[in-house]
Amino acid sequence: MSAYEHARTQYAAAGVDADAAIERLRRVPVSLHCWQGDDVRGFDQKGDGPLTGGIQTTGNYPGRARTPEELMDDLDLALSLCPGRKKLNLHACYAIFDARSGGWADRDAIEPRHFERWVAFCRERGLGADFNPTFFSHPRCDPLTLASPDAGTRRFWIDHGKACIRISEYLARELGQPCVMNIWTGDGFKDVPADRMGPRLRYRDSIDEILSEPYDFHLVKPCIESKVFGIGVEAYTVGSAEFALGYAALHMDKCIPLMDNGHYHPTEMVSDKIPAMLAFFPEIALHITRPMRWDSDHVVRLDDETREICAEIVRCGGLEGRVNIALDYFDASINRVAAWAVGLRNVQKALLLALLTPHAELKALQDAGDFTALLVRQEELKTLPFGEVWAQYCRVCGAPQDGEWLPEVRRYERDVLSRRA
Ligand code: RNT
Ligand code: ZN
Repeated sequence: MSAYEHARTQYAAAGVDADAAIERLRRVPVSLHCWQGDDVRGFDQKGDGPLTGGIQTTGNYPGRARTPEELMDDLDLALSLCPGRKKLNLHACYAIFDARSGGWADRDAIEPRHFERWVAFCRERGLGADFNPTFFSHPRCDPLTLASPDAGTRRFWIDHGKACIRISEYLARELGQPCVMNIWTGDGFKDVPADRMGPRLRYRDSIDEILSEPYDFHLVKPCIESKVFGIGVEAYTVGSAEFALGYAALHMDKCIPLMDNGHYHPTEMVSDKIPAMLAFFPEIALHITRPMRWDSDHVVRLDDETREICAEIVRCGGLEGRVNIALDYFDASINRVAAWAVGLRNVQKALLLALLTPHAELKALQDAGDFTALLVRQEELKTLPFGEVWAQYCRVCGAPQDGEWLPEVRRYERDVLSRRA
């Protein structure tokens, strides 16, 4: 008996079909964020403008992608190192301005043609694409965007949002898969504001205007992402949790809520919020990240909360099109390709662990009030031979095993990344 067959027998004894878990996971799309490859810089601003919006990358590990070609090369390696179905998550600032796409355009004037090369990239690799308007790192942040008191500033950013809806629909149509388009702004204040409501009303009205752009909700799925605070906007965030939830709840026919697990108070758990949201929303979206004391966007580990988030996705029926899974972390202090790969592999591991759990049996114990047996079963499941099932999943997907892929990254680092000045 092979090691996998032995593991499969043990899972069967625990009431789980390991082959079925593997087959199920192969079809689950996880959206890989392009911005891990270049420290969230993008290509649309001349020179090295600062990263704004209250987010930060720290570290200066050599090898950051500086051009679309370099980013695509790095993405190719990262994608090849990970099992499972992927989408590519793009930000508007990754527009490609070349002779073919007609040169530079500002954010309020970007068009589908600036993403033609991304479409070709995705099509050749069988990837769907997701999209994000970029409401930060730009001279028109005053520093507010959609919530600015200045009508001209708001107009610019509303037009950006509308342009992004058109681009998202283009991506969805070209690639034959829905495009999740996430609206997040860093709008907020460093110190105690005198008016908390005005910016929120303006933000609300600005989103209304963006979503008045016609789109097919089956193809374009606009999201509203909330946040508790950012660097430099510690006192107040316009797009707070209640704001985003309220907006999404009142516009269920037009958008969906997005939860980033770095965007809450430290004892709040997104895993717990998933079933609460799915009690009301047909569909939600997630940014999976790892907050360390703040929204630090550390690379995702196979930690308890990542596992619990994936357990909730699986047992709430989230894999049946109800939960859109995306990654959102950025670390410039380690090899960026390795960061992509280890984080995505960890999310895949957490999903596989969730699929290898006898949820119906555990739920029955809970409903019967047998919390003793529930605790014992939950703990004993942790030592089943998961590694063998993971290895089989990687084999079936044609992806490298644990232990095999880091040497590939090292080779690439030596031959390619270390030569980038
Ligand atoms: C910021 C949000 C947002 C960004 C990306 C780059 O705190 O999480 O999702 O990380 O848009
Ligand atoms: Zn996020």
